[in-house]
Amino acid sequence: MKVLFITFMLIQSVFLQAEDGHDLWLRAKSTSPLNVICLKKSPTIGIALQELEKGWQGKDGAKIVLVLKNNKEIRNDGFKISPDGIQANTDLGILYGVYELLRCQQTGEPVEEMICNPSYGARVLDHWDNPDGSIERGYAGRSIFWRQGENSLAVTQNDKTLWKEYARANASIGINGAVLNNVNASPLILSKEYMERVKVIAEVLRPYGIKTYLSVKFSSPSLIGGLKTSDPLSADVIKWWKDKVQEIYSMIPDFGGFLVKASSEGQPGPQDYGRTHADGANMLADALKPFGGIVMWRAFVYSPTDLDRAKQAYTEFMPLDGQFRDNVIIQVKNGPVDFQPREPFSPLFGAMKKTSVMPEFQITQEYLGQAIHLVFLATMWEECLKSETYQEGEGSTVAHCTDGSIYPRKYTAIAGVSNIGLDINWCGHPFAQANWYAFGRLAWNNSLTSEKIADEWIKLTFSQVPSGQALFTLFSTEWTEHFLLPVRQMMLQSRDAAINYMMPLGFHHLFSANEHYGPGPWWAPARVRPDWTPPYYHKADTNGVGFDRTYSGSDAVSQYHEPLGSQFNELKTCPDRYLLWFHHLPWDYKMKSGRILWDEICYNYETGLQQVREFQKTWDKVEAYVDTARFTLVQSKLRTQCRDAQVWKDACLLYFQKFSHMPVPYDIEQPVYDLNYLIENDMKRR
Ligand code: GCW
Repeated sequence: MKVLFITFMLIQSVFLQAEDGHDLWLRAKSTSPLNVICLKKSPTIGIALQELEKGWQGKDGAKIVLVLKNNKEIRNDGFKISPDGIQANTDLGILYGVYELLRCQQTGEPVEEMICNPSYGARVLDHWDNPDGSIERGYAGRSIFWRQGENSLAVTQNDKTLWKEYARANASIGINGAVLNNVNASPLILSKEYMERVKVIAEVLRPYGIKTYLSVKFSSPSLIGGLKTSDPLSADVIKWWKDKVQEIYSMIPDFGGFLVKASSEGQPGPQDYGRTHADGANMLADALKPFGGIVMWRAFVYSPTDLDRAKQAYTEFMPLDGQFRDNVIIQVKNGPVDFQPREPFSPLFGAMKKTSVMPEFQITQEYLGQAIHLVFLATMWEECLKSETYQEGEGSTVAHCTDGSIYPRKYTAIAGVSNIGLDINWCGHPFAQANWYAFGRLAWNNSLTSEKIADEWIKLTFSQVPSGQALFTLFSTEWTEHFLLPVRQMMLQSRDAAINYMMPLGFHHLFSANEHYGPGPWWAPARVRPDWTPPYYHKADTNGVGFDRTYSGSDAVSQYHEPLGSQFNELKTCPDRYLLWFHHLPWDYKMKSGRILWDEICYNYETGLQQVREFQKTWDKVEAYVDTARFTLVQSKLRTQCRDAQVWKDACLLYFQKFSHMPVPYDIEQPVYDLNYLIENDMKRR
């Protein structure tokens, strides 16, 4: 049955008010009273009632019933939504149902009677926040949880207000967990002083259903516990962790568990003691088990060996399948290398059949223009989630291999590396908020489309508070045609554009230095290990370009289930988007388009640049529909993005041209920069 809540917005006209973006997608204000009936009382239900009051856009005086009832079709914190109200098994389910109802009203969508269950049990934000308040790969100011200096651990009212706003934003999109500190973890986090603060944060997050997790350093027992070793099989070490876990639960009874980066990029781990990842993860899992806690153990491991970096996680983890406790979840980045603009999915998805595996996405745009470029990441995550692994035949997508539908698991989870900081608008770029939003929505429902998510986000973020003089009517045909559709189109194309001007056709890791912002295909100082430099990945020489990962190359293709392995291996069937990821090809290789590879590379870079120019035009045209503050901020960021796209195109084409010795096709714009200028300038910046 479909019931339409006629929204007041449909008939109201608007007046543009300057906005700083702090309210995110939660800007709607109710103008009409309603009558809510709910027999249960709890802090979470209290929030649900407040939200209804604050955001209600339905009929004046409507009656809404919130019911807690055991319904077998509803799982975990899912809910059933219907015209007269919401039914759930838990208080949190009620709150999620309320947010869904309000979202429908505020986006002008009909409320359909349906049951909504979450795709993953744990939907977690990972904060790479350090105890001194800095954020690894953070581009939106300093940490909201930690700060430097005297009294840095004292909790202020401002802290609490911000944490509450943070919790509310997360709950509104279904996120139910937060790892409060960097995976490159300081052992300090487990000290008494820090734990006191963690306890307060957990208390603020709790009513919103957000569980608190911590990243832990594997060598904590020796670093802060005074033990001689951190060997996971040592009785003292086992006891130390057990005691520590007990202490944590005495302070935070619903503590979620640990996130661990071990034996990776210089972090200590079980291998330092001749033990395996399973030994390390299981030891922590055993300590957490009595309290219902989990271990999210990262598979992001690689070392400077001769083995292709893209193969290392699989090589190390596959032999351990079946050895992990059921409360260990292996956290796997979407691709086999490292959050590049485009990678094929990690072959570990679906392959570890006896182990819980969770996807890790990066919301913060480390490799995608940081808080400067407009890049909507839902399309990247959708591409990964919908990738066929073929592990159990057709339909065994990454989504279904991880959400418990193909391999039933006690715990399922998904994580996103957060992009928020103290910036007034949380994310630096107004459109980066869409990535936070998209992560939550996909974690809740991994079959949502990017288009639907973009649609919702635009309506929630750029609809204006009705008041004053009429400028235009929200959700009218005019608003839809002149604002919603072009902006949505821009968002949906934005990641492709970034791939085109940065790393088309399977190129990856062409960044200069460790900053991961600008181009540096030439960047390879002798002091830096080869697998941290672009030439390791592009392998350009006069014969050609690309990383040979075929059967006769590094053989990474064999890590994919058939028919995928041979599809990637064969030039005929390897998709263009992964071509140079899997193949080293001559510059005059004939592409499916009929062009030679070199020309195709040039056209791709050119296309990317032109796409950003189009984004500028699109945005300029919507000025009448956006408040000045957000309009000008986005406009100026697009300008920088456009200049950067030019730099990317010129740097890559001029550099690769030294090997191809071919002209940039004459019908496209010739580079405007000089390669030496770009190299020198780039060097000067660091
Ligand atoms: O993407 C890389 C980053 C590191 C990060 C690491 C990881 C937290 O460059 O800054 O460290 O991955 O995911 O562990």
